Amino acid sequence: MKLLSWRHAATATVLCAATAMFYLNLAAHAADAPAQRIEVVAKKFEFGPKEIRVKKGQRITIVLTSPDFVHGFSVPDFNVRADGIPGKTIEVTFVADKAGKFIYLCDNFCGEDHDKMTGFLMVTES
Ligand SMILES: [Cu+2]
Repeated sequence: MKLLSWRHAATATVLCAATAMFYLNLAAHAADAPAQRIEVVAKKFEFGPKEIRVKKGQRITIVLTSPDFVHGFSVPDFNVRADGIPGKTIEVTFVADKAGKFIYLCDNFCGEDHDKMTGFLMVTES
């Protein structure tokens, strides 16, 4: 009886380890997966698009251009920000690792309607 429960414990341990490896592999795979590229234009006084939809866990690269000013692109909830520089294409990559509705905004004062430069990153459960 004692041997049997030891065997059960050993089997359970092996199963747990296998399950952990499975999820570790999944996580590693997600990190290696190619990023979804999303083009964002920041101009006075709006972002295009105003809404970005991605799946939770997706690695995304914001491909940022700003034709008229050094606008900021900031997603505070993900600690992500970049400056869009006229004449250049700036890329910033991160993993959308939590679901929800998150604001993105210009954080460089760019004029009268600077406060209206906002959009939403919608991250849905995959
Ligand atoms: Cu601004």
